[in-house]
Amino acid sequence: MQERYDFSQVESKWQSIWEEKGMYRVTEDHGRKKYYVLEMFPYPSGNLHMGHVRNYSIGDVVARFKTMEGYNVIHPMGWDAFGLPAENAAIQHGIPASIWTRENIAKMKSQLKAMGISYDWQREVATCNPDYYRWTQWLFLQFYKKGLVFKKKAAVNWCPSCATVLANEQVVDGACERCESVVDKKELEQWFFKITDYAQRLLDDLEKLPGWPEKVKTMQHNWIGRSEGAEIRFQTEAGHDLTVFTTRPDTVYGVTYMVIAPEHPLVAELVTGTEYEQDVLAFAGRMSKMTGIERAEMEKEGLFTGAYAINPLNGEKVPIWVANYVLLDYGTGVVMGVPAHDQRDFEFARKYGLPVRVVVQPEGELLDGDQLEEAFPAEGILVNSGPFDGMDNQTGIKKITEHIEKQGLGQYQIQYRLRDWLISRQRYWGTPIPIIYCDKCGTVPVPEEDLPVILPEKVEFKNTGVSPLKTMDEFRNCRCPQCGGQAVRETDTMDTFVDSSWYFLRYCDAQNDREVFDKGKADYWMNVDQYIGGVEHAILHLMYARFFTKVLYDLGLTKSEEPFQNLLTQGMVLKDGAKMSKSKGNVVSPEEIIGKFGADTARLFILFAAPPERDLEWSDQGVEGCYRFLNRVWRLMYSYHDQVRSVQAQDQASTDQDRELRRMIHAAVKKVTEDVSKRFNFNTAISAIMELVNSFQHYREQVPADKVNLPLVR
Ligand code: ANZ
Ligand code: ZN
Repeated sequence: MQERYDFSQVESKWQSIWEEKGMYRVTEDHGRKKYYVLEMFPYPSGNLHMGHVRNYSIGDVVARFKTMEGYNVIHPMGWDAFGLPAENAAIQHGIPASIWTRENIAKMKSQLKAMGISYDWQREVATCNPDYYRWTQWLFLQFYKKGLVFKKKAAVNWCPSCATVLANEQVVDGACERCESVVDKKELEQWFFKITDYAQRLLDDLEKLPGWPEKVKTMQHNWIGRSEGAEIRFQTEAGHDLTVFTTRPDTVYGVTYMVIAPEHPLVAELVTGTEYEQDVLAFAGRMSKMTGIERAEMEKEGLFTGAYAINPLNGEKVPIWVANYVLLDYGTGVVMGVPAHDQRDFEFARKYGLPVRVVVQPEGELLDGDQLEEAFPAEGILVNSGPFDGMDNQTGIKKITEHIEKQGLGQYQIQYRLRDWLISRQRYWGTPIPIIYCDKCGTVPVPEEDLPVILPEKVEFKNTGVSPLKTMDEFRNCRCPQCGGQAVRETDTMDTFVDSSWYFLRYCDAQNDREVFDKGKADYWMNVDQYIGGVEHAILHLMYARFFTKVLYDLGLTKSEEPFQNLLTQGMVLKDGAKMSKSKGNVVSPEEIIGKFGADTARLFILFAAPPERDLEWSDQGVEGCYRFLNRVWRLMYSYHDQVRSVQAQDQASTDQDRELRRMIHAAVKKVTEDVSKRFNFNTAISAIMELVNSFQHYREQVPADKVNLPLVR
């Protein structure tokens, strides 16, 4: 043992021993209980950042702890390796995306090894490797066969500068998340996954996840957005169907106007050839350029179309308007306006002088529509509602819905906010969608035995922003698998969220070249017992991974219906109160810290500075404090190094000092065990160890080396 704490020597010594011994390699062992620890795999940007260090340090403690408890622990790592930055590097610096990505992976892998994380590297996956995306494509084909893949023309967010479609969540305040250009709308044929078929299960099964943070479940819940109500068919005077979705069929007698989403196809039919045509179409054009969020935030605005609808329940004629607050892609894109009971309708009606008619009265009070100062959305008794007068409005909802169904005017309806998942990207660096277009046979899926559809790695980027796959004949031109004639390939690639929706299953059998994974192996390892990652993935990634798992379950590929049993969302690493970012210039590089103080110091600090869910404030003094602590531990051990082999530990403590130290040790073991296993309170566990070290030091000062009687020194 050296006198000085030479962390680089200590760390590299043990890291190579772990590697030689294959310490963290695991295989299925049905005689032992397994434990699956997973950290969200990184995008290979080129360097680990402190968020990674935090994420993987937490995972590593859990993995080592469970190993010491006797579990067969699987702790894998890989790379979410497709996506835009690699493509931008290729465009801007002429470095092929594949090379840029693989170099970054190599660099980050060595950084992870230097951090001493206990990964089973034999299970490593990179989503950009053909041996991985082959199975992403295979899964696409299984989804296709199951009717869960379809193509449709859709208005998409279009970033003119990235020349690509953006998901709604990639649009921030109407601008591209990456380049901040103003986002347009564009109609394109797109591939979708039918996640809406799974909306109810995705909602119901949240209840099977007691190990998830409530706030994440609430976010998922709201994202799915289930509403119960009815579709009611109104008609225009001219006889067009004008079906609305409403959660309040009890208020149908209170309708005083109708609103259509401005970009609804019926709008043109209603106004063509009338004096309203120009204004209404100009308004519609203006609205269609805005996002739903922008529209929701602006003041309510609308125009009369000149047309009228007939209320099917009372035969009344009501004006039809277009307005910014009605969205095309929710419900039917048409709303019945009930200003007395819906606040948005109320504001709109007051602004444009539309009548307000009360049909739900609170008990013991008489509301007057003309006098109302705001809508009355609460429960009450139906009035002005013909045969339904006098019912409480909950009964009214049932009775009016029944009535509507009997009369063939509509039906009970459940509506979800969740939209189908747009997976097409007009980008190069992604998993090619395994579809072929033939003039004779139409859309033909690539036969499974022809997978993978290889993504060419040598491509030329032109300055047009168009994916090089589109103009690359060697990629595009192919034979039709059905008729053998000349055909072309789909050039869209998949959203990278597809790649990351099943990687945890591939880890169970990462090197399988015959099938996506062996079911027996996956059934042994799944579910992930502890998933750890940033809260920024609380909605999309987790929703998509849950969706994939359910489809794979339905396909008989896995016995898991939910992928992640317990979820820990770690807080951010802050510096001077702000998230570390290049633009703010407050980044602390893990490489530098590890170089200066060693990985153990970095890990200790990051686990000690805050409980894992909380944000963590970086502190140079804190890091130095941790470094001094490790030095102290080292010196203490060194002071015993002559005795360590010769001292015989006694089973019985003989002196008061021995007894006291033993008591401290047991107390620390208990505290650390509880803090780590029950609450992941690594910070308090570390405090307990620090106290214990103090006790040791005290003991050392009092007991001469040859009298040492330690249960630890065996
Ligand atoms: C009449 C009514 C009366 C409504 C009332 C509410 C209260 P959630 O809960 O979000 O599903 N709506 C329906 N489609 C819409 C669209 N495309 N754009 C904007 N608003 C739309 O809300 C459902 C309610 O939102 C529906 O019920 C409808 O207004 C409106 F006292 O119908 B309601
Ligand atoms: Zn053909």
